[in-house]
Amino acid sequence: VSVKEIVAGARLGRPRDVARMLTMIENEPQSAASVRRELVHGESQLSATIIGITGPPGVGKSTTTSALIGAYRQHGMRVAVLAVDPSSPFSGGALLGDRIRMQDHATDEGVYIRSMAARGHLGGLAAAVPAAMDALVGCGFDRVIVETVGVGQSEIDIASLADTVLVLMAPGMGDGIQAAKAGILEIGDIFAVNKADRDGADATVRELRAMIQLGMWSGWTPPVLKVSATTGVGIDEMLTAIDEHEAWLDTSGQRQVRRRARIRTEIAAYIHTSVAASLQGPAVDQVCDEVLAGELDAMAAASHILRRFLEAKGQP
Ligand SMILES: Nc1nc2c(ncn2[C@@H]2O[C@H](COP(=O)(O)OP(=O)(O)OP(=O)(O)O)[C@@H](O)[C@H]2O)c(=O)[nH]1
Ligand SMILES: [Mg+2]
Repeated sequence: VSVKEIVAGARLGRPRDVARMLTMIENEPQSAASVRRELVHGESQLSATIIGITGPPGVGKSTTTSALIGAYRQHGMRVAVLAVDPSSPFSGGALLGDRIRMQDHATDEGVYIRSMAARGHLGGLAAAVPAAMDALVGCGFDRVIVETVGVGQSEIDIASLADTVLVLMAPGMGDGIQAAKAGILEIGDIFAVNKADRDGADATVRELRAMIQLGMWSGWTPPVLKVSATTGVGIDEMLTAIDEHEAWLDTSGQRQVRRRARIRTEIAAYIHTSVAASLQGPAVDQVCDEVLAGELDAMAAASHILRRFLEAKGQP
């Protein structure tokens, strides 16, 4: 089957072709490039909203994702979900739980759900996720939701590739402070205190608002919402906040900034993995010894190794 046929099938929303398209993207940069070419040169360029959802374990990310899927489906939109686990080489465990929580939508042909885990392909998830995001937008999904597991640095990096980043908190977890430490506050475009059906939600909202006031925001001040993903309370307000942020992205020019950042992340991941692969071997050991002996500084050693890397690639 040709890339053209796969992309054409993905455009029609055929799950098997969407899956094939994403597998091509995951497997190698060349395939990712031909998918992108096919999408760009095919029909009109479509633009969708990419929503990143992050937050501490168990805060309700998957339940919120499921609620958003339901709401967008009511508006007749097609939705794709990427559930990303950067810390695990297997798409089992937590992601399996996610799938169960999203099961309501499993038979809906307007919904496509895919798990992505670190599997050691060239560039890894850092390259595959932004490419997959753009491909899902390109083949006509109206909303692409990216849920990460947990809030480690790689999860934050992945969530921040989205157009609109939703940070979830829950009452009484002392989340605000933790979040500030984890660097999660800086990436949030919208904050939501989930499980608002429980006590203490108002206090968490106040705490978050206070922290946001201390932050440096230019042009967009993140709203803090109160939601309950299981009952659906606050989900309409979440949709409105997402739409408002999307409108701001377009008027402020930030949409293009974020698109560029996605590509930059993808490129950086390839640079990192290809150069890192050349950081092995006796020649490199020798350079390290020279740095140890004070004959070479580390910066000069880096230039030296990079030069050799490019020469080996035939691009002096
Ligand atoms: N009371 C209450 N419980 C909720 C709410 N939203 C989610 N939960 C429950 O919280 C638990 C965890 O929900 P998930 O949606 O799996 O949370 P998650 O953030 O995706 O979890 P991980 O992916 O494992 O980090 C489940 O038992 C949900 O039913 C809510 O609004 N109120
Ligand atoms: Mg989850």
